[in-house]
Amino acid sequence: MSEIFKGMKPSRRNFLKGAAASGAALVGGTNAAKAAGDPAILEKQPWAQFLGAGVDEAPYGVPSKFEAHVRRQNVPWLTADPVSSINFTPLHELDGIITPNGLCFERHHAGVAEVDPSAYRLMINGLVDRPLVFTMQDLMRFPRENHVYFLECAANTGMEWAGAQLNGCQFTHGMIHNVMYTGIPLRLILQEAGVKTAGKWLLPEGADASGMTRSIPMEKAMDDCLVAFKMNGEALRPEQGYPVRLVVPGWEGNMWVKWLRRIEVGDQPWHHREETSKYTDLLANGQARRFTWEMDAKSVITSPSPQMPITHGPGPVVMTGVAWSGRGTIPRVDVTIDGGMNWHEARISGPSLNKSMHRFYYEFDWDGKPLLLQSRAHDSTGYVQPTKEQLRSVRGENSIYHNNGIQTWAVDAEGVAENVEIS
Ligand SMILES: Nc1nc2c(c(=O)[nH]1)N[C@H]1C(S)=C(S)[C@@H](COP(=O)(O)O)O[C@H]1N2
Ligand SMILES: [Mo]
Repeated sequence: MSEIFKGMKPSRRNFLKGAAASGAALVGGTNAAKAAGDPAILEKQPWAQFLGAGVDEAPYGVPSKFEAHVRRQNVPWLTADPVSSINFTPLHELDGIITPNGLCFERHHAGVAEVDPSAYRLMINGLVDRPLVFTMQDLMRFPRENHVYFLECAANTGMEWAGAQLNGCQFTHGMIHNVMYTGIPLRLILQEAGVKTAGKWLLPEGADASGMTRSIPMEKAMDDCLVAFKMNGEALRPEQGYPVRLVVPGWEGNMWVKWLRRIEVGDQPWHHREETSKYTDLLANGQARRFTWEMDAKSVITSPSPQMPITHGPGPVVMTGVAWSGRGTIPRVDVTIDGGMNWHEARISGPSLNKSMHRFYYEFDWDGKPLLLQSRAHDSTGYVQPTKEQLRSVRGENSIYHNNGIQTWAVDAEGVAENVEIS
């Protein structure tokens, strides 16, 4: 810091030094007392000495350059080829419940399709009275709704089945984003085509080179699926399926087909690649779980965490994290700082919405001794997030998908946090 302030005149130093010192008494444990003589408060800063950028210099705004470290990141050994890979949401840097559009993790099977909305078509075929093809303009004439939903890839936390591995909640839990979608209830589009009585399943298909498909039961489609074209108020990002993606609330991310081009209605599931060879869980007895659509309740502490160490020493710590459930809301999150000897109810702040992320906080006074931090989500069905041990005792150790076990961060006396497991 000091270089920037070199050569600036310490004009009102003595007066302000006194003011800062008396303020210190009010805020007790914080380091406000250290502010006495601080040039950052005493001296005129560069940004107050010159005019700033005018309007129109950034017709589409971007974050401050001081936030350049807040970014999606991949894990090199998981990225054999970027067109069929994943990166991760920087959960540790975020607050509240909404994921900013530019920070939503990406999962592509064949890269980001660049779809021209004027050539965009959505086709409905199969067991319908009237096979239909919609343009963007056609879709804009359907009634629309707004909903905030999380999308979690079923493989989120999948690298942690055998033990603690990746050091940061971005990498262990960052295959999730939480966005407000604007879209058309899928039910309305299906009603327009007229589903035949035998039509019990849907096969949404992507327009990208992977042509990704998944089987979705009719009840879900008629219940809460959306054909979405906006995220957080603006057009979907290309990475998230511009111009149209399917939203399948609470269900595994793989079903949320991006660049949605076709929906076929059929009388039974198709058992395509993404629901047989992938997105099934091999159990210890050699059988695989079929159609594990719903995402179980889960939570993670985002700070302190390996990428967010405690840097200010003993004293007040704001612990925070996120919790979500594919089956409803999160009425309660418990947290512990001593590896589960004592649990405390965390404070949930912000909207508590169905199938959306929830934000929780737990403020405590750190004595400077090592900590074992955990959080445990309860959802509105009464389900409680299991320990990793409980999960492995039921599911074995062959799984990749649907790992919603309780995460532990060990914090040492220096405040450095690490991914660990305790038994
Ligand atoms: N067309 C298409 N849709 C797709 C995919 C894809 O590769 N192509 N990936 C799926 C997977 S596995 C996930 S987890 C989510 C990821 O959505 P996101 O990139 O918005 O995070 O999209 C799903 N929809
Ligand atoms: Mo996924």
